[in-house]
Amino acid sequence: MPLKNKWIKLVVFTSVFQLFFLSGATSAYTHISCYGEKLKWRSKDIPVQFYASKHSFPAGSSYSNAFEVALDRWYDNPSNGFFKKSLNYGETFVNTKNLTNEIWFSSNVNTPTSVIRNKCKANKQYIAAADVIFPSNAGYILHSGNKKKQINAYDKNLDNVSFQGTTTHELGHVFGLDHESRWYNIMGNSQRFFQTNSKFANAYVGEDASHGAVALYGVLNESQWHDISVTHFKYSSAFDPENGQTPYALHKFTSIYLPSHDSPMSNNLNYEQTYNLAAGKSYKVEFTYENSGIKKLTDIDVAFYLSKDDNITTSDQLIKTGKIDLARDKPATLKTGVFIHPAQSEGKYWLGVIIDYKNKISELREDNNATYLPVFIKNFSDKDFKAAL
Ligand SMILES: [Ca+2]
Ligand SMILES: [Ca+2]
Ligand SMILES: [Ca+2]
Ligand SMILES: [Ca+2]
Ligand SMILES: [Zn+2]
Repeated sequence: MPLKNKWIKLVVFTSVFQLFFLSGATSAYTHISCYGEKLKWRSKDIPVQFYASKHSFPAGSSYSNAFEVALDRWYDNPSNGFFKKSLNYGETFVNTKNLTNEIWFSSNVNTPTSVIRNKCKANKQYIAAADVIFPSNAGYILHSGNKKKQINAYDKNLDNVSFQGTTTHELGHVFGLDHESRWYNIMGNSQRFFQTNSKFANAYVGEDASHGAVALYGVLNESQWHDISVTHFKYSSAFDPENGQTPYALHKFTSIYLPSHDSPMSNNLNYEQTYNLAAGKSYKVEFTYENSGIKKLTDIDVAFYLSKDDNITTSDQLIKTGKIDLARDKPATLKTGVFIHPAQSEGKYWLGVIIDYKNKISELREDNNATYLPVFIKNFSDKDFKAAL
C-alpha cells in the first residue's frame, strides 16, 4: 500500500518562533500544543482567511473550487473556530516566512504539507500563520472532483487521491489538530474517509475532529446546529509512519456479517466489494454513525433498504427500522440484524441505510444521511447455501 504514506505530512516551521511539539493527549482527538497548552488561533484571527497563489489556484479552477469545499466542510463544525469559506485570489508572492495564510502547488514537496507557525512562550501560545503546500510532481494524482469512480478508494486500479479528502485533513492540522490513531477520523487516513451515496464520495470533518474543534474553540451557541450522518467506512488499525509523524488511524470499508458469529464474509475490506446473500436468511450489516453537531440526539430513526441502484432513498424497498442515540464524542460503528425475505427476487442490490429517514431533525447537511453496501441476493438451495458459507 505505497499510497498510504503519501498524503499526510505536518511540518511545524519554527524560524523566528520558538516551538515545542507535544502530542498524545488522552482525549479522543489529538491537538498540537506547547508548554502543555493546546495551540489554536486567537479569536481575533477567526475566521481564518486563506490566500490563493495566482499561478496555482486561479479563481474558478477545479482545485480552487475543491479547496473551498474543504473550507466549507470546516465551516460546518460545531465550534466557534472556522475558516472563511472563500479564498482570497490572486496572491503573486507566496512563502512560509510571512504571516499570511497561503496555498500553492510546488515541486519542493512530495506530499501535501501544512506549515504552521506558532507563537510558543511559557505564558503565550497561539497559531500565528499557516500555509498548505501541494506537490506539483508527485507520483499520484490529486483528483479535484468528488465522483467516487475517479478515486483510488473505489477503483484499486487508480492511484488518484481525493484532493478534497487530503485538503480536509491538512486543514485539520491548520485548525490545531494532530494525527489521531485510535478512532475512525479525518486526522487518520483521509483516503478512506468519505460520505458516499449515489455517484459521489464527499470529504468531511466527522465526529471526532468536530469534538476536537469544540475542545479548542468552545461549542457554538446555535440551537439548530445539528448534523448526523452515516458512512460505509470504519476504523481499521493504528499506523506508525516512523518518520517523525505521530501515528494515525487507517480505515477500511464496513462489512456484512453472518448471523451465527462475527467473522466477516470477506476479509479484503480495502475496496468496495459485493456480498453474496441468500434469500430467507439473516445477516448483520455494519455502518458508522456520526454526530458532528452541538449536542447529543436521542431516538434517531434509522431505516434499512434494498435498492436496485447505488442511490439510497426513502423510495427504496424498506426492510428494517430502528432507533439509535448519538452523542458527540466518538463515531459509532454498529451492526444491525437484517432479514432477507425468502421471496426476494434474485439480483444485484445495494443494502442501504438512511439515518433520520423521517427527517424529524433539521440539519446543516441532509445529503450525508444515506449510504450502502453492494450485495447480490440469490435463492440458494440448502446445499448451495452451505457451500457458500
Ligand atoms: Ca505564508
Ligand atoms: Ca446530516
Ligand atoms: Ca435507490
Ligand atoms: Ca434531517
Ligand atoms: Zn497529517
